[in-house]
Amino acid sequence: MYTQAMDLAPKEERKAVRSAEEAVLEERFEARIDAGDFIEAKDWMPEHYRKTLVRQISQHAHSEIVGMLPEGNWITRAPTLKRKAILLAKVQDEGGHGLYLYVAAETLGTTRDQMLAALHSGKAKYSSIFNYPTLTWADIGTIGWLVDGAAIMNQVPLTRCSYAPYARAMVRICREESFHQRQGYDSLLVMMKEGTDAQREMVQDAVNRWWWPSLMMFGPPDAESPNSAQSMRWGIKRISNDTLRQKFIDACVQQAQVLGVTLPDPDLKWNDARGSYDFGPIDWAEFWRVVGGHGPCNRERLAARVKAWDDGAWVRDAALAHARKQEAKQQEAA
Ligand code: BYC
Repeated sequence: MYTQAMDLAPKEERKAVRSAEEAVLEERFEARIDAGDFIEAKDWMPEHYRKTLVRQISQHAHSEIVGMLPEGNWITRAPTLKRKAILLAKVQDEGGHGLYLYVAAETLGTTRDQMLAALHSGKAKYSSIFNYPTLTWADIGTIGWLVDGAAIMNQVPLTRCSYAPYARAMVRICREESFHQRQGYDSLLVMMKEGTDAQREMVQDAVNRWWWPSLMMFGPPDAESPNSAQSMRWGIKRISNDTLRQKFIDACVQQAQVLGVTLPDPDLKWNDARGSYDFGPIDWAEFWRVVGGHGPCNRERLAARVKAWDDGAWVRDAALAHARKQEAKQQEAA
């Protein structure tokens, strides 16, 4: 005898009930985070947690597929069959990483089309590092050593991210990144130890150009990182931007010594008290310029992604037409 309308409380009251319910859910969520629980796609989560994850995971996915471009540029010019096969495998891996990450982000209720539209319109970010050019073959080894090295340092903690689908994707990605770092270091080692003077100079020049942008990959200093505090609180990020950057620098110094290259920072000096290397100032104005779309290759990179998307339209159309045919056939058979 009651209509549905009669069941409804006045709007303000409903809002209060909903937010009271939400407050309970949020409390439970925070307790799970505090207990070190992992959150699955179907679990309740605060909207801000969801949005933060979509932002970070989609940016990460974009970085992987944009990251294919500077290295892809050298596939046809790799010096030997072995190096070409390695580079091909690496670039394909990056494409795969993009796919795992887009799928992880899709579990949060956003579509791949939406994420790609944000990339193509210039609204979404991707890693600053891929807006620098790859001028010589030594850049490819240096990207492996420094860029993939920085990526591993940043991404291993993400295998413990509180959002389980992202954490799971990161386990495989990190294993592959590790091969990427090793192949880059190996390529540089061969040039430095068995190469000509010209090759050694080429390696040093590449290291000079990639060192500082690699340090920027970890993001702005903690004190200027607007997302860090909340992301650390939620266990999305486990280690801060500055701590990871310092760990990376400390690891690279020894590796540079073994290679026989100089890191282009006159202020790099062991600090006994800190148990770490001190380093010179990072040019954050350059970082923000690049993030803001004004790096050496931003336009080129975005144009290449948009072109790939447009050129691939017929493949997506054909796949959809095939899926529709299959579905119609199945319905007919049923
Ligand atoms: N470049 O508050 P913050 C790879 C943005 S793929 C551009 O510290 P958060 C590889 C940041 O997004 C490498 N933007 O942010 C692939 C934020 O802007 P919004 C990619 C950057 O998220 C192929 C603002 O600055 N790795 O390695 O707490 C071949 C303030 O920063 C950058 C990942 O994506 C940057 N470098 O921390 C080879 C890993 N840094 O969004 C290798 C996953 C910061 O508020 N991501 N920004 O407008 C993360 O771990 C974190 O998102 C970051 C930044 C540490 C990068």
